[in-house]
Amino acid sequence: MIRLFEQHKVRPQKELEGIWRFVKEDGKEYSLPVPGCWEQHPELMNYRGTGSFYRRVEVSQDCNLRLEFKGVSHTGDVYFDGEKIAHHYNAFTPFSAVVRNVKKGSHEIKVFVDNRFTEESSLHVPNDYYTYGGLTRPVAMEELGDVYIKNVHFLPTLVDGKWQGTTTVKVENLSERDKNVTVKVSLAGVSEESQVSLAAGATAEVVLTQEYEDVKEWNVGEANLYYLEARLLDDWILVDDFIDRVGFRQVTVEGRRIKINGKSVFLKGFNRHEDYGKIGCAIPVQLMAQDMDLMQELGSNAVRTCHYPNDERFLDLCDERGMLVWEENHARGFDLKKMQNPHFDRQCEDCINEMIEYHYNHPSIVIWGILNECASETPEGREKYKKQFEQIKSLDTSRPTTFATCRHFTDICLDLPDMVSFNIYSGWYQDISVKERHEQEMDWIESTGGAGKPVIVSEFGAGAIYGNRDRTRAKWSEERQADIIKENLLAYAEDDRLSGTFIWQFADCRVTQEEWFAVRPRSYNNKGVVDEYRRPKEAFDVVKELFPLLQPREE
Ligand code: ADA
Repeated sequence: MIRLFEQHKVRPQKELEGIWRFVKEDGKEYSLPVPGCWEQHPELMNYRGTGSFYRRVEVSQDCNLRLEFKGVSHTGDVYFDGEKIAHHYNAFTPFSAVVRNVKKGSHEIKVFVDNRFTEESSLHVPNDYYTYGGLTRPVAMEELGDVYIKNVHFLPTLVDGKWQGTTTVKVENLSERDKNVTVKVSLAGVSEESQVSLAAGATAEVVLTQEYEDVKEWNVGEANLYYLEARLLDDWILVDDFIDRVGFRQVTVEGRRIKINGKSVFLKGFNRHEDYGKIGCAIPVQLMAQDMDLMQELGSNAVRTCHYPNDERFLDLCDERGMLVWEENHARGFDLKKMQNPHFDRQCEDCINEMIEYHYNHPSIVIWGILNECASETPEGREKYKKQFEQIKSLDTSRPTTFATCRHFTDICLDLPDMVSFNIYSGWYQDISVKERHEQEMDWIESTGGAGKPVIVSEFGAGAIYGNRDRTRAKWSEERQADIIKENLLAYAEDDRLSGTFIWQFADCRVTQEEWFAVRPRSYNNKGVVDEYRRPKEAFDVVKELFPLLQPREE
């Protein structure tokens, strides 16, 4: 399953799922499932290295062939019949390649994959989550004609109480002949079309704006979705299409309030890593749905994709369930030295471009985040935060921005985002009163460029080893984790200045042993309210009981 709905009725598309041949760098061969992590194989559970995936594909007609990889972890080089057609860094964003003039018949796809921690990898580094290896998200193969639809972006806006929508359709001419094409867009019973001339090899954008009467809004818990169908005609012959699902919702920041369609909302939920027991980050839709069911059972209305763009099928699920998403680029805990890796700026820029290019239409995404706990206390770091926020706004002005800081009392970037977010572990890393420490943080924020903005407690929590029950309520017991989460939730429930909070974290996740083993029992981050197999800890019921206290604040 590439997405939770069919994206094409005209364009032939198939998912290249199943068993691929994998040849490890030492030549040993394996049969590995795709999507999947090679770590799920008993001989590769700790494998950090390189290897090549192979499979043969049958192309049904002479065509231009498009391959889309939703996630290759963490670096991939793609070859088609032995010719290199793509290189991509970063496990968490999609990429595609088009091979022109492919003949009908059998062809070979090879993907060389590397999950090592090298100087060339500035974002995938030993960290408090695990960098797996493999073709970890779906792979799609599509047969194109001379012209096709590269992408469609839909921007809903509420103007004087009426919904407008601006649809931008990007089309490309792969042929060596000039073309006159027609773009047709239909959505919510409204259709329109536009003609465009496409020189040989050129790309063009068609922008169509329409009013939409009688549409149902998308909001928390009322996830009304509509299919947007774009069709492309070449000399009046229907040659391609692109279907996406969109929602009529608008996100605004008004003073300290975050509003969806003009209604104040309090974001409450979890930080969720893409990690599940021994299958690693290649979580199938069935288990994504289970995570969603559990988070909603607890009363969540939001989820933070810590610390990277997520699998589109999970975002589709958030769209369907009315779950608000803070999606962020790929970064966790980089000091200035790490931010000054020569590849860092470009790798962040690529990640942001791909995150917004592919995820723009998801109504559930209401916040773009960047650079979790990086060097926002330094002038050099500030330049990088500033540049990345400018890049986001150049791609999408419809969503507010933020970043989760831990540079308490020293951060010099809180003027840059639309909202202020901070990570704090009162009661866990610091045995102090949650409420007192919270007041200190909120008072400090009011003395910075973040004054008056919406504030989100983006991380709080405590560790507990599943099954570790201890009447002394010592740290790492389920009892202590429940106590700490309870004290935090009660403190945030009574602070009307807050607009949201995310518990760290939903489920336990694997971490890299380098640097982390001493503070991560089992080489896991054990702060989940469920363990890595989603077995609930005592804190689960505390959250279920207290989340209802967190309600939207008065305007
Ligand atoms: C930080 C970080 C998280 C996680 C957490 C923890 O806030 O953002 O990724 O490492 O600390 O568990 O300590």
